[in-house]
Amino acid sequence: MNKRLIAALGTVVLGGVVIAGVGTYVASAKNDSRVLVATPAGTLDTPQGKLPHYTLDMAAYPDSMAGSHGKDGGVHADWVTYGPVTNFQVPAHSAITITIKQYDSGERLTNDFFAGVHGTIDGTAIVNGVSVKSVDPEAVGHTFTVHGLADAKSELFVSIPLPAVPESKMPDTGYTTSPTIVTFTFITGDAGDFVWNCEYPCGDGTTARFGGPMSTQGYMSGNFHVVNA
Ligand SMILES: [Cu+2]
Repeated sequence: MNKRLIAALGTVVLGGVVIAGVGTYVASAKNDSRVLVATPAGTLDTPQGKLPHYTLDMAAYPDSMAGSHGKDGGVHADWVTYGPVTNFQVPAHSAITITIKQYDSGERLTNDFFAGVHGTIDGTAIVNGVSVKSVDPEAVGHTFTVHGLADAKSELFVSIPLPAVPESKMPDTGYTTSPTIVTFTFITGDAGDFVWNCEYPCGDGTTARFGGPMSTQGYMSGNFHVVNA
């Protein structure tokens, strides 16, 4: 066999390995097929007029014992996670109000941009009953960040910081009775499939901490489907 042919075959084999790797990644990313569909809540007066209104309730936990990964926490019981699922579906051209109960402690964001509230109707979120445009970047538990371009015309960017529960209110076992409660409302555009993730580096790793739950769908990231009603 001549060298050029061997090199060409090598490229084909390597290409096959890469494709197999991507296939495995995509398969694992699709592991959790559960989707939480937004609940109808009448209409809401918005800057874009009266729109259909929907709500979604979710939570962020310091481990996986709340039940979304199974009674015993699943394969990574100690991983931080969102619940009750991590895939969400909301209608297009509607006002969406999301309430997140955040049960985790936290530390400093790596990027202060994510301490700001972005993409909501009036640029605010309600944190424990108080309207804010940003929070202290030194004490963030997680963020809920929907971002991306679903196709050539649909785009959506909503990023909400979820302040940390103070260490003094974090029990040794079980969940705090004083979660941070964050509520925000935004308007969807055209239908499209987006992704969301947490932008506070709450995963495993040395300094970057973008491993573990940060790099595995079903914990600190998931799908965000905007569909035609
Ligand atoms: Cu997180």
